[in-house]
Amino acid sequence: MLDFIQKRMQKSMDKINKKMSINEEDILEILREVKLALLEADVSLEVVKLFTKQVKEKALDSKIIGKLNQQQTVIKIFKDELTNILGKKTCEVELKKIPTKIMMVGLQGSGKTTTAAKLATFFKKKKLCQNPLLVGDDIYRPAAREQLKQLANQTQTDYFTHDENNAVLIAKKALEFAEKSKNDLIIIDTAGRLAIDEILMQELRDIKKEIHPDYIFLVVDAMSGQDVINVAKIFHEELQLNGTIITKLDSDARGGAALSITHLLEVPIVFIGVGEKLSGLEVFHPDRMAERILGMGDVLTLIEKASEEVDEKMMKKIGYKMVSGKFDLNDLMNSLQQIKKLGKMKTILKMIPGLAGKIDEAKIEEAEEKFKIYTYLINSMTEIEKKIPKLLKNSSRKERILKGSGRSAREYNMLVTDFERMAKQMKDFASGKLQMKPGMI
Ligand SMILES: Nc1nc2c(ncn2[C@@H]2O[C@H](COP(=O)(O)OP(=O)(O)OP(=O)(O)O)[C@@H](O)[C@H]2O)c(=O)[nH]1
Ligand SMILES: [Mg+2]
Repeated sequence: MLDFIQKRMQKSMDKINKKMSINEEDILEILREVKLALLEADVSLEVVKLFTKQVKEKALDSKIIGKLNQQQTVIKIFKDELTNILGKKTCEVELKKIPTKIMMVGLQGSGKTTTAAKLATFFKKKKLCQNPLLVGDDIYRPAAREQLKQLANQTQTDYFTHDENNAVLIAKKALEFAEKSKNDLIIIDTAGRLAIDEILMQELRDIKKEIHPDYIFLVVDAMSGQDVINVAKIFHEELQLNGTIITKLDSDARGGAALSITHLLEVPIVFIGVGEKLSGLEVFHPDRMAERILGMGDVLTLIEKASEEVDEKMMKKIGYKMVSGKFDLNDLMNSLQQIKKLGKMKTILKMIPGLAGKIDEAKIEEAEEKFKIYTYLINSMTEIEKKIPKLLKNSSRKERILKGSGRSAREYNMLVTDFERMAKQMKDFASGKLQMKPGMI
């Protein structure tokens, strides 16, 4: 996705990272490079100018010259300004009304029909709606209604159209149909146009007047050039858009023109299309996009994965026990299990920005081996031993656990010592005697 712009930006960011110290001349040089990269990626000149101006002002103003951590500060300024240009914060589409009505508009071939079906799939999967309705309202292209019908079939979504070649009437009848069949979301797929065309624009205005949509989304192809900005402007003037959806970001499109629309029109990007399949739709997060473009890793996707896999209640309980100094071997075991759910440690660590090339694989394997030994040993303990670790000092208990787990006395002692050290650190941390540092536990 956005390979072109990513590669160029990352090169510049690497340059910043490699410098021991950064002076004004360095900032100006990097900005010149970034400016060129953005222009070549088809970002609008107005947006590029604003972006470079803001970064320059902030970077020179922040008095970073001569300070520690200059690299991080400069990169953060780049990230913040890029996020600003891309729309500041994520725009959540709420389906508060029943039914919520969404109207899809855009040029020919931009992806309206596919995206209409993707949206129905997305909202159903997230359980934000139960029974969406797809409405085939493109009366011009012969196969258009059939295309949407097939997509609706594929996703087992309700579908409505009417033979009559009157788009306003179809939209009106669709609302009546939705009322009867209790659809809580209605997505209307309208006809595409090669270029702005007054007759079709009038039709869209009429549909809007008839159905009062809650959202009108302009679907924009990432491969479009600069003229798409003008097209979007006219759509916005005529219909007052609520958001744009940029499709085909999985292709090798430069994407800059589509990404410029947000800032120029103050219309947020709500979703991005990242594949032909119906699952190829993602919520657009300006900050994550900025991070991806700047090569800062994808730690948020990692966190999302964690929140899907990890048992939150369990983590809260463990967290509480850690800070209250009541951490026992059950908790240690539970935390190990949660970590394991995320996959191999090596893979997890690689998703953390800046770590990919720096992981000491031997150390990781050692840690994974240690976790395995802990697990065997803890599994051979009785409940009371897990709760009151002091009991582990008792030699007959130790004998029994060693026999049960098949581990050596050395490994047993390692667990006891490690656990005592962890418990002490947590206690000290909770009482404020200690600051948590990476690599402590
Ligand atoms: N790779 C990729 N292809 C997409 C994406 N979205 C749509 N397409 C493809 O783009 C082509 C056009 O999509 P449609 O949904 O038919 O576009 P439309 O805007 O409805 O087109 P008209 O109805 O003719 O105006 C199809 O081949 C889609 O599969 C996407 O996010 N990624
Ligand atoms: Mg279509």
